[in-house]
Amino acid sequence: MSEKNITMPVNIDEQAEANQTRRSFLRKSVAVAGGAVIAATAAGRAAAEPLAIPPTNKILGRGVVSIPYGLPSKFEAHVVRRNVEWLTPDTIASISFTPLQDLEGIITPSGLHFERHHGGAVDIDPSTHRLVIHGLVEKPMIFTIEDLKRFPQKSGFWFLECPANGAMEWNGVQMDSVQFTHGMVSCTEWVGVSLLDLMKAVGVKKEATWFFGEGADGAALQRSVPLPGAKDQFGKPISDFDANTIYKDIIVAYAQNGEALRPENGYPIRLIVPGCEANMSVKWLRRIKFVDKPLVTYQETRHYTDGMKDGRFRQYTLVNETNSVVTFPCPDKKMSGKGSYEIRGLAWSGRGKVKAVDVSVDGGKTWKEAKLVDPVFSKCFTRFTMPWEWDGKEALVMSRAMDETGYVQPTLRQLIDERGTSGIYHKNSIQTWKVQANGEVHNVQLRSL
Ligand SMILES: Nc1nc2c(c(=O)[nH]1)N[C@H]1C(S)=C(S)[C@@H](COP(=O)(O)O)O[C@H]1N2
Ligand SMILES: [Mo]
Repeated sequence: MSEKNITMPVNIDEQAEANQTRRSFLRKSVAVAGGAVIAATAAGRAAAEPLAIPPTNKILGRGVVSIPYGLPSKFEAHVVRRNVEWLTPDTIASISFTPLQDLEGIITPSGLHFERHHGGAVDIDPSTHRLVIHGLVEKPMIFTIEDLKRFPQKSGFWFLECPANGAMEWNGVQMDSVQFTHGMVSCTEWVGVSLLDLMKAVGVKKEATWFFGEGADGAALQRSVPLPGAKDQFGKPISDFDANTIYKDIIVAYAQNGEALRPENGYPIRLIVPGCEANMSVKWLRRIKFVDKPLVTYQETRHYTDGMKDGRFRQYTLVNETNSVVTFPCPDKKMSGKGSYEIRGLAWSGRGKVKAVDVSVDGGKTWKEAKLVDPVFSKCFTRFTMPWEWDGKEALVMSRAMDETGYVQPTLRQLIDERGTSGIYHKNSIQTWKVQANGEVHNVQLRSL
């Protein structure tokens, strides 16, 4: 690229520059980003005069530890978890959604992790909290938090998704916000103890084909997790992947993004069952019991089953299937005039790594492969991007993810053909955003596709 048609975007140390030869430096009118030439009107404008000296150049700032635990800038106050008031009768058995539209990269800051409580969040003193592991084991044991921290650490970057993510869309309710259509998923670096190490410590017996975890909250939430040889309550074997794979990654987590778990996310300990519907990741964990059949709890019957077209219900659909969504543009982040943009989004799969993401801007008539941004981890958010020169006309923006097993994210039509419209859970269909000529972006469900 020749010097003639490029300049660096206006940046670094403006003040030092102002005293020197900044006029010539700023005279050129086209900026470069990521190797692509971008019209100056779109990203960074031509500047003829030095910038005015801002007031912050003339004061002394805050001293260190005036804010002992750092918080986001006051200008980021709009970046918050939100709930949908009409969705639940109160905020105790309820949900808050992650502002996916404001996230960059693949990690969800702990304070923005979505919350799903069946009986509210509780504050637990780690010094008195205990975890009991019992049932089909040689040696039942009780662990303190300190005991657990003495085991070797196991960690991973894993997403957590409530299977009710997108539930409101099943029946035609169209939330005009990516925060509410997809915000029941977050991604975290979790740190804890491997379940395999704890299984070794208590000596799990061969007859154990399931375990369940139980929380110390008002809901005392219980969920069954399969082990090799697992059969359902009718004696039918469950899928090999579920029985033989899921348990190997599981940890009892005590840390999240570099620090202790947040109370809302299960402090002081919780299960993390990577790739599986998040209700299996029992928070405020107090009990693990090894058993030889699923518990068939309230959570596994009244909730978390999938209505099918023929009126029957599917049980123990544990894995979060491949999903993706464009987070820019989206209803929460509009366009500001035609020109150069980067379409950005997130993809994830409970079965492993995201292999590819296709993006369409014409409602699925044509697709182009997006770039996957490093790092790409298994059962983790994967960021994708695609350059887009917007002509200012109406567009239908979609993303379609494929994982390393070859599973391709379905259309809504395909899901409805399989399951009808009475469903709540596991809605992972392709999302369409309609970009209007005026730059507004809206949620449109293309049931025909
Ligand atoms: N003890 C307990 N564990 C729980 C829950 C709960 O209410 N109590 N909610 C479950 C559900 S339904 C989900 S989706 C996830 C949500 O985890 P998060 O609040 O950390 O996002 O926690 C699961 N673990
Ligand atoms: Mo959930």
